[in-house]
Amino acid sequence: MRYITAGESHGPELTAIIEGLPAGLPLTAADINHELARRQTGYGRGGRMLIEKDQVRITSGIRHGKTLGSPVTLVVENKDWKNWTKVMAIEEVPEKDRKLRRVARPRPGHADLVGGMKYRHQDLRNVLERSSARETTMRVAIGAIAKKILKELEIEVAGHVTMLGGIKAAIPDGLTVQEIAERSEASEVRVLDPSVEEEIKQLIDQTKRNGDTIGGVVEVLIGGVPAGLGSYVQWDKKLDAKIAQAVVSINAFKGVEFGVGFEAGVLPGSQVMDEILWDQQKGYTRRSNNLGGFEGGMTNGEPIVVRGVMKPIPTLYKPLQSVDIDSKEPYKASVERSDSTAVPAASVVCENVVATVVANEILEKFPSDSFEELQTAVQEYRDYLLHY
Ligand code: EPS
Repeated sequence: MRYITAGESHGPELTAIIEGLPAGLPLTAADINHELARRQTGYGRGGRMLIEKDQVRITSGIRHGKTLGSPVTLVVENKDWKNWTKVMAIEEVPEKDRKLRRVARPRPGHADLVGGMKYRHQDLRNVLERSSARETTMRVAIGAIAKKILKELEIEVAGHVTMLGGIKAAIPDGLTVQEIAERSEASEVRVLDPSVEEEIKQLIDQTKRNGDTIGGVVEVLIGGVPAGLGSYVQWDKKLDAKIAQAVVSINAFKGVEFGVGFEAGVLPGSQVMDEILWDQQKGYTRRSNNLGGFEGGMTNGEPIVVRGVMKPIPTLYKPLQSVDIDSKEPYKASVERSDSTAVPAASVVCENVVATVVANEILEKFPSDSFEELQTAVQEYRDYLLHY
């Protein structure tokens, strides 16, 4: 499966083309809209989310509710476009309209300045329109299809926030992936620990009043994954490495860790390695899951546990020092509409991005021209693993 996304934040629409999906996968616009709506929730979003109500239009690759095996095209309209028709016009505009909402004071931490330098743009809007996290809409739309494949193969996905603006949310012991998904869904900030919910919301309110922004850490779990996805034989075949790239590719994400993560550099080996067990019903399992479901770049059959850290959004209502690219004079950076935090939404994005990588790996490992063929092959492989 390969895919590409396109679209500017305030352009007419966002688009994705996905090629390599198996034929015969049941898929409706409702499956995708469900994920798109989840991405739009979360305490701390700004005014834009009141304008958009993301709904997908499928324009190829599906007939009578099932994929055809041909490329699937997804389109999501930007409702805000009608307010930007002159600024974002595709065709030439009169001289007087050319500088409408021009951006000349780059925001520190955003792509504005370097993007302008690289592509020789004199209006930094040409950079910010595409570097905007609006793009994550299409990654979630693609992820919704990936999640559908995983669900049909009895692989579960959950995402939640483990820390927001320095406030840690505890993770109760013994929850299944499904229970984590349900608890996170019930929280406005997607935490599993209701005792910190109010404190986090107050911090978001205070941050907004200060004209500032906050980041955090999100965790994604994927349960029911068979052992042996990915490979140790070559650097670019390691599945944890592919997931790491995908997570850090989410706008504003700066780091990634699996299982105990960076703690692995602190603890002795005896407290990091997951001891191997065997029983007739389950085959091989591990006593713990400190390595987050990976050994040698391959899934080991335990749930995948991956965390990503999101920096605070760089667009501040109380802007930071910058330089005007025309005069080179020091100025405060441009102020665009912003969110105080998008960490809860980013947890949904992260779920979908990780699901996409895992679904893709499954499509590569097993015969997948048709979904029926894929299901049979995965079942046979699971039976084989049980008897290994
Ligand atoms: C974003 C800035 C804001 C966010 C946007 C990402 O948009 P606007 O400039 O239109 O107010 O709301 O996020 C989305 C539109 C979205 O769908 O998530 C940015 O600069 O990255």
